[in-house]
Amino acid sequence: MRWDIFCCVVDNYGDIGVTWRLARQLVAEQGARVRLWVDDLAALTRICPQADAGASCQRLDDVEVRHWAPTWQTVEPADVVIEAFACALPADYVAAMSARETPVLWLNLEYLSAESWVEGCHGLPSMQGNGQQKFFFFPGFTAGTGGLLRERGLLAARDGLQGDAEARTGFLASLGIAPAANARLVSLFAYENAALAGWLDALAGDDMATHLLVPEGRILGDLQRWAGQSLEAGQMLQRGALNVQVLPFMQQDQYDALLWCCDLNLVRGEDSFVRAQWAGRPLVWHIYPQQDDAHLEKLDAFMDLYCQGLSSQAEAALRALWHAWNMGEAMAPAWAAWRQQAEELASHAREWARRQAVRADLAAALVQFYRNWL
Ligand code: TRH
Repeated sequence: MRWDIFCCVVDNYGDIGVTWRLARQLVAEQGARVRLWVDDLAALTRICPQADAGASCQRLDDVEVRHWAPTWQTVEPADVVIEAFACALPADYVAAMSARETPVLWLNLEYLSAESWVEGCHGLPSMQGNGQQKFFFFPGFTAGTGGLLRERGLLAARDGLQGDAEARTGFLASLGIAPAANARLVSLFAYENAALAGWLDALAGDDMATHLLVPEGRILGDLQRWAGQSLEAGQMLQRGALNVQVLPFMQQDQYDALLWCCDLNLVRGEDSFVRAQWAGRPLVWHIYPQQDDAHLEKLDAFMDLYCQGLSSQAEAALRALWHAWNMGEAMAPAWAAWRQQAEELASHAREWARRQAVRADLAAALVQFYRNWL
């Protein structure tokens, strides 16, 4: 089974984050041979430092990573072709797909959404100009969707680290993190956010200590404005009950493990959002902002699913905090209410991950889709 995955890095790390994860998993668990075509290898080096941004072809974790250069060199298409997030395939490649003797399965891997229409569109074909069919493959949270990326040993590895205090301390120390024993450990990965200052003030005035970990990224400007000073990776800052530590951007697997160690994770986009769910810990999602606030509907659609089974107080607290965070509003009242419900939200997060893990993961679902199509 040969696969070609095409990734065009639009901005940020979600496009490469998802496709790199998928490519590795198809190789490791499904016995697939995968070429991952990436137009911007610099983005890959951020989440996978052993990658070479200048290499036209390299092998990483048994994935053949190819630079998708502006000038396309003809290659034999694979059995399954994934264009991630509707990136346009090279015209020559599409021509070679239709010329291939054995038909090629052409898939567009869509963005993740919890909206109900996704179930109706998942797996649908669309006829292309050249007479080929392209299928739309939607990740998702419900049975009628393509599921979520989840490696086979993921939850066992998570449980291993979460259940082993010494290993956790060692892992955190390897990143230069040494939280006080009584501190709540929180990670923060977000876009620019006007709500940050209010939340940090609330944490500084909290009666419980917080150790806040901030990997370098787009939120750093707001953090620095609040702190009134510049902050670089490795630096720490203390205000009242709040310790802030800026971290270098880390490799993807390390970031996963960091999420497992935290009591609360603030995440964004698509991939970190899913990984925070697998961490089985409470999360706050900063959704990728879209024009005309289209993202707010997506945010609500997810909360509608996620909140099922919560008490009305815990649900209200979660919704208020997520709304305040995504709308740049005052965080202090929402944070105070959320804190009251923290225990229930923690057990709910674990249960949510358990329930999601019952379903086939996205890589397995893709392989099944291919088998059904054959
Ligand atoms: O970077 P993002 O904002 O990506 C977004 C989303 O995918 C969004 O849907 C899309 O429309 C937009 O890009 C163009 O957030 P996301 O999806 O969480 O991706 C971040 C990746 O970076 C994820 O794979 C985790 C990884 N990461 C690390 O490897 N190390 C780190 O230190 C951190 C903080 C993240």
